[in-house]
Amino acid sequence: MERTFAIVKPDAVRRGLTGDILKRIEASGLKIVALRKIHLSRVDAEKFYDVHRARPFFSGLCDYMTSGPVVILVLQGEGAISKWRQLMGATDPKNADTGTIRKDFGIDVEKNVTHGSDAPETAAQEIAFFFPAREILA
Ligand code: IDP
Ligand code: MG
Repeated sequence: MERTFAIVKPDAVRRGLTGDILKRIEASGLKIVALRKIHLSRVDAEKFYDVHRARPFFSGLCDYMTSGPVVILVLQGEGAISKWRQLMGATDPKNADTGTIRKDFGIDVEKNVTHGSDAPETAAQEIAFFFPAREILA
């Protein structure tokens, strides 16, 4: 059993897509083991995306991620990390496969609806950043 960290990003929450996205998660067989709605602070957005600090899109990305509430989740299942990344599709919705969340709902390479951890180490880090163990109910 693997766990991954997911975010329904501000553009998706604002457009009322949370339910559609949660439905796709559960339909895939992944289990939602933690969930909370929060408004990211600038400091937390910058920490969360620290790996991208030197990229030209970093400041705009942090503006976007703090522009409204997000829904944060921990997903659990076999191969949860790659399974969730497959459900999301490629970073740029233009390049995402048909039927993926980013293809169906994405606005552009920045406003791409969802986040998903990319590896076991980042998944563990990202989960611990937002959720104390007592809030993860498997
Ligand atoms: P990922 O979310 O598919 O893992 P990353 O490369 O880790 O993609 O980038 C993190 C986030 O930064 C993306 O989901 C997207 O919101 C934003 N982003 C990535 N590349 C660009 C870009 O070229 N321009 C603007 N925003 C970008
Ligand atoms: Mg990434």
